[in-house]
Amino acid sequence: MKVEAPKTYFQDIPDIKYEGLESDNPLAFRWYDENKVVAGKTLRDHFKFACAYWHSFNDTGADPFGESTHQFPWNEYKFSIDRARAKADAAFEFITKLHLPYYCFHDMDVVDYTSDVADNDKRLQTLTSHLKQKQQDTGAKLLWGTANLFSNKRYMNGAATNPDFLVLAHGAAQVKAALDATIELGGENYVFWGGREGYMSLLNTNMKREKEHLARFLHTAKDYARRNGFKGTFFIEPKPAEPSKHQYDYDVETVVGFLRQYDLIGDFKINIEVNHATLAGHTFTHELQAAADHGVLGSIDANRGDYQNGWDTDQFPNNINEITEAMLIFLEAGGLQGGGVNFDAKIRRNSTDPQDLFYAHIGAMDTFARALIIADEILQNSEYKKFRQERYASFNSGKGKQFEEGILKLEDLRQYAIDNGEPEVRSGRQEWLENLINRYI
Ligand code: XUL
Ligand code: CO
Repeated sequence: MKVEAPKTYFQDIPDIKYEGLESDNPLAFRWYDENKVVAGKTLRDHFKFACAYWHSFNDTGADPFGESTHQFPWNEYKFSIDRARAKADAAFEFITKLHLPYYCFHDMDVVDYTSDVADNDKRLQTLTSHLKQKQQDTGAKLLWGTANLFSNKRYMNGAATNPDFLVLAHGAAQVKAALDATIELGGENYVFWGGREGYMSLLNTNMKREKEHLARFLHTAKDYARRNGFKGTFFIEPKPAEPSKHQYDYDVETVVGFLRQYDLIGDFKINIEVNHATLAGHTFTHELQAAADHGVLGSIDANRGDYQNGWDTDQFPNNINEITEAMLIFLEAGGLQGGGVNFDAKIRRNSTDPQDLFYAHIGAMDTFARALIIADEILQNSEYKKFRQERYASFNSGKGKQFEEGILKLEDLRQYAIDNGEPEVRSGRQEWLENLINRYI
């Protein structure tokens, strides 16, 4: 029997507006005024905020110890296409009420997949038409699409890096359909997160051959997309471990080395996820700066980890200090290249009210907005930039400059040391800088 799901899913939630600092309304923005101009751009354009279909509309709250806690009314529909359409309706109701300009999805988030390639292609095409209509009705856009090449059991040893060529071909079939959908929907970017591209044990793994396969796979996908009119950017999303023990896209520097080695730089940039950075033993800011320095700061998957846990908890961001430091790099880098800020974050298993998804996004958007406003003030009005520049002043002229220009030999450096005696002790003033950030907060 077909059960009717409701026509609206968040009927008790009002349109979420900017109300400013005087507001006590938990269903309003206090900092995120989408039209506010900071450093020459509106907050809407700086961030290009997106919600993640998989966490917000698929994650039922089930964990290894227990069943679902999130009751999704669209799951009342018996047939997968009906269910998928109703889920899209709910997603766009959410996106519109929250004034999110963008969303992101994996192929299998929008509609259930089977093991039949042609049937899956048809299912995704059907939903693509529905999503296209929704985009036209609401004005929301696709920040990026991607294919889930990690959940199906065939991918247990990877997709592009699987030792079995037939598995690789199935991954390619999925990527082709996901690219077609992304192009059809005017998606601005396409993401490759490594999923299970890595290994559990070297005893059964030819690492060199697997990485070569990954590079060939990415070239093949990129060539297909370009032939079919995709003008956007491809992103690799680094992650050091989980689900594989060793993942090939460990962190930004590893990925940049890989992209350079296999001639993929240019078409490919990086999508940095906060909790992936911390799993790699880095800070979010380290990864942002590394990407900015290589000219590949493409997009952000915003979330946060848990200080006491060593896995990907995907919590919503709320730490003003951390995001302020991140926004300093974001602004100095001139923003993101093609991408936006996608909330790859999930509400907790015991957050079970429809409002909880709104609170989570509102808090996170306000955190980013507040942090960007503070970071801009720090850059405009404080000594932060000047202090950092002055630390390197000895390279601005004379022998220091000649060293940077590659003119000096090792003997010249030795002579300079002798001529100038022992260097002065100069403070790095870390605590002074930390206090400076807090003063502006
Ligand atoms: C997994 C993760 C993915 C990617 C898209 O940790 O972050 O959701 O963002 O495949
Ligand atoms: Co992610």
